[in-house]
Amino acid sequence: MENNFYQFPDDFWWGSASSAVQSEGFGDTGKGKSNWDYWYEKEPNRFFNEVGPQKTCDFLTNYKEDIKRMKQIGLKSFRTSISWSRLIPDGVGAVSQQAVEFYQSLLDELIANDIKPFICLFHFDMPFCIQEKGGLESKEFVEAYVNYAKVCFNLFSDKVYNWFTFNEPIVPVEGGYLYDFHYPNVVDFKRAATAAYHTQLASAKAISEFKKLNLKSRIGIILNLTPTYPRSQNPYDVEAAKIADLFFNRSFVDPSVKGTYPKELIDLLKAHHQLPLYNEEELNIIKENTAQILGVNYYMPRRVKSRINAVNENSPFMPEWFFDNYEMPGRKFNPYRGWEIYEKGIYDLLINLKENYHNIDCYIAENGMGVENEERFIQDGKVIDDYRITFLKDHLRYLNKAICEGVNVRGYHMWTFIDNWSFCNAYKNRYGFFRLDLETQQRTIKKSGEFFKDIIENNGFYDK
Ligand code: BGP
Repeated sequence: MENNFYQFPDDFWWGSASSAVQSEGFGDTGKGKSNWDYWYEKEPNRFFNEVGPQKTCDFLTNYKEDIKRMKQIGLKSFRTSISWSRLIPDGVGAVSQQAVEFYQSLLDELIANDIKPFICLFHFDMPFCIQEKGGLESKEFVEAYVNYAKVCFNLFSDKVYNWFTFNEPIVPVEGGYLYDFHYPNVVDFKRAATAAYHTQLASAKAISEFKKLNLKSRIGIILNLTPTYPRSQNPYDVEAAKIADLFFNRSFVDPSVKGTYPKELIDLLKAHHQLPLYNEEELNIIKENTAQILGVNYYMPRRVKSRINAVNENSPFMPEWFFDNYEMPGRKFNPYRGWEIYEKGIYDLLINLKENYHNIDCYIAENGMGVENEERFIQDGKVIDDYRITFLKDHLRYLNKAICEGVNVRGYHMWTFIDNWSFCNAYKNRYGFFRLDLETQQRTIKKSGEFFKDIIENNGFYDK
C-alpha cells in the first residue's frame, strides 16, 4: 500500500501532559496536606501496591534535567498543573515563597527551552483543609479556589501561554460522589450534582477574574469527552446513548463552551429531585464566562444500550438508571487499563465540537496508552513500545482528518512525558515517552519517545 504523508499545520502544539500530584513528589517546600495525601494516609490499601502520591519521578527536584529531555525530543508545549496545597498550604492566606520560586523557575526553564507552558489550576487535588470544609460541595470551596486562581494569575501570568481552570472536572464528581474511586467516597447523586455545579461556577468565576487582567494568554478548561455510541439504531438504544451523553459530556461541555446547561438534563434531574441549589446570578456568571480554548482528553468511547431490567427504586439514583453499558463484540481493548481503544472517536468528538460548539479553538490535551509490566519489552536497555507507536499513529491519522475538515484543533499532547504516578493505580500502568526506574530515578527514552521526536521534526509522518 502506498504511503501518505500526514502533514500538520505550522505552529502545531506537539507536546505532553502531566500534573503536579502525579509528578512532583511532596518535597520540602512546606507543602500542605492535600486530599490525596490524606486519603493515602487513611486507606493506603486503596492504592495499587500501596504506593501513594509521595512516590513520584520527583519533578520538583529533577525538572531542569527533565526539561532538557523535553527539548531533546523537540516538544513545543508542556502541560502540568500547580499544586494548590503547595502554593497556599492552608488553602487560603499565606503563599509559600518556596513554591513561588519553584513554579517561577519551572516556567522560566520551559520558556528558555522554547516550550510553551500550559498550566492547569486543578488536577484532582485540593488542600485537605478545604476538603474538610466540604470540598466541592461547599461554597467555601468556590471562593477559596477563585482566590487561589487570582494568586496564580498575578504571580505567573507573564509566563503562561494557556491557562486551564480544571482538568476533567467530572472525574472528581464521579469518583468522589458516585462510584467510590476518589475521596470522599460518597455515593449520592444530588451531592455529585452539587459538586459538579460548584466546579463549573468556580471555573466561570476564575475566568471572569482572568478577563479583568486583559492578558495576552488565554484561559479555558480541559474536559474528558467520551463520544457515546448506541449499540444499534433501535430508538431505545439511541435514547439511552443520548441520556448517557447528557450526563457524562454535555453536563460540562455545554456550560463550559455555550454557557448554558442542556434543558433535557435539567428536566431529567428536576423530575428525579436531583437538582443542586442554584440561583440566577450564578447562572449568569456561568453564561458570561465561557472557555476561550478547550482542552480535550480522549482515551476511550462509551457504548451503551437500553436497559433490560427495571430500576430498583430503593437503590441510589445513578446515571445507569437510564442505560446499560455495552461491550461491543470485537472491540479493540487495552486489557491493562480496561479501556476500549477506538481511534475514530477522536475524530467524531472533534467534528461534534465543530458542528455543535461553534468550532471552538481546542487541542488534544491528553491521549495515551497505559501498559503493565513494560519491562517485558526492554531490549538493550530501551522499552520497545511498538504498541504505543501504533496507538499514536492510529489516533493522529484521525486527528489529521479532522484538521483537513476544518476543525480548529491546535495541538496534540500525549499522556505522559515520564512514567508517572496514577491516581489509585500508582505505577501499575506506564504511559511515558521516558521509562522511569522508580528505585534509581533513572529516565530512559522509549522507542515511542524517539518516534514522537521524528514526528515533531517533520511536522507529520508517513503512513498508510
Ligand atoms: C486522565 C487524567 C490523568 C491520567 C490519565 C490516565 O483521566 O487526567 O491524570 O492519570 O487519565 O489514567 P490513569 O492514570 O488512571 O491510568
